[in-house]
Amino acid sequence: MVKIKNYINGEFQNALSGQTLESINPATGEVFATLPDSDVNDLNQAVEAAQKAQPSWGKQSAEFRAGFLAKMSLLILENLDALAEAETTDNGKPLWLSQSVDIPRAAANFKFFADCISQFSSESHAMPGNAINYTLRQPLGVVGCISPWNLPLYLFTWKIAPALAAGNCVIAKPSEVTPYSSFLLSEICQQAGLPDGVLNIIHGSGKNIGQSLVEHPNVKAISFTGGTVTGQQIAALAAPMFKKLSLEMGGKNATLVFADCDFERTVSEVTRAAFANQGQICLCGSRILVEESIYTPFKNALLEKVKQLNVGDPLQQNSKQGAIVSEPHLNKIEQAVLLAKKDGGIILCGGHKIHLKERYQNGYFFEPTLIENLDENSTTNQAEIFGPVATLIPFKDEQDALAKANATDYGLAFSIWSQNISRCHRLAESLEAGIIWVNCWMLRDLRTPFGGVKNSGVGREGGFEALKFFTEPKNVCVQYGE
Ligand code: TXE
Repeated sequence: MVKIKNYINGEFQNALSGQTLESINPATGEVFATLPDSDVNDLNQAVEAAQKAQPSWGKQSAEFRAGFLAKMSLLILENLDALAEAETTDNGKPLWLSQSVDIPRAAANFKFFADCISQFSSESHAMPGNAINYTLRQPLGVVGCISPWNLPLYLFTWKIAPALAAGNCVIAKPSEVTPYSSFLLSEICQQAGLPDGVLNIIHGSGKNIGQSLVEHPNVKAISFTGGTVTGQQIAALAAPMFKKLSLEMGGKNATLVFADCDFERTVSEVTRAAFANQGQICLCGSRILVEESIYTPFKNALLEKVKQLNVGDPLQQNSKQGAIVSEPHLNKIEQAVLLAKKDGGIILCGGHKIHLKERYQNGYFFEPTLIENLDENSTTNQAEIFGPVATLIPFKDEQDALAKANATDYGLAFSIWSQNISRCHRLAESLEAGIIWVNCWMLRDLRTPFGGVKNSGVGREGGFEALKFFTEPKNVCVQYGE
């Protein structure tokens, strides 16, 4: 049994209350780890340590801080196999995916912000009257980072790295559903010699330690990724305290497939966009809109591809799909499919839980599922399912595609598949989302603004956007003559 501990002031410790939670391997349904069920007393210790460490960390040169981030990046790569195995054990995603995407990206996050901080500059505005303004961008102090279970180390480090680079000290709370890789990251902090208190990693439930972190008066900002309902709760709690908030939430992303697309490539990429990580990525294209004239051939080709997505032991190289993250989430997905059927949806493939053999017979597996014949306003096409379930919706023309794509409360990431360059630009301008991909999906340049509109988010992450979020601008106006 793995015993996960909090990392506070450079030391490993259990929750002061002694309480623990359990972490389950979703591929087997077995408990493999315990983690601290921390509360406000643990948090107070962490905040105190972070407050003590912050003045000197914040005053150090950017190069000094970047040196630690670069070291952490290297150590993540050196420990790639162990981290990937931990991620897969905790989350259920295929090991090849942890090895090729999640862990390399966690390393890239640290490396990227180590480099990015050296390019971060502030503005100056000369003005009439022999005066000049310059803007200082100073660290906020102690900040909180709260991350979800779907891309555990990837999203955890995506928040921590810019916060640290900008000179803040951090209290970070990973999802209680997938705490293992962030625990291993605390060991990497020690190996990198990160000064005590600079990064504190606290484990526990959202309702308890997560909420306490948002409420803590000495935590100046919260960067959150997770469900939209949780984001609403955090916003309501933080608003009266005027805390800075970055909220990265759900999506119900549209994939717009036009008759003039590169057919074969589009079929492959649309499959990946819908089902990568068992559909548990906020960027997944779960509403596939297809131009009527190619609806049937596209549907048939997509079905063929989706049927090839074999679900199996996440440790096996040939398993295209692994386990769903937890039993409650598996049941939520099943309920969503039952509702789709009740509303008249036709299940083209999948639709059921899968019971694998032997060690995996109690695992949480679900068939990749394609559904058609549902109105764009149905619950299935409106509510985030966050699983291997996608719907097919025909459209008549560009205007119809645009209207259907925008007919959602979410606005995170849409993709357009067409060889008509003018159409792509027109749509990119009119689609209501923070991210538009044209003839690609999840192609990421870490310098670009990342985030959503409507119920998908507030604020942007990535590049200088993240560094701006984690700093407070202060304008200094100097008059140097009459
Ligand atoms: O996320 P939660 P859940 C969506 C997806 C999923 C749904 C719920 O639709 O089915 O959200 O997932 C912490 N104060 N996404 O319940 O609860 C929590 O401990 C402070 C989309 O797992 O939002 C965890 O660390 N913190 C998403 C983090 O918030 C709280 C990824 C996210 O958990 C808290 C995951 C509170 N009151 C789910 N309550 C994406 N956009 O990538 C919980 N937390």
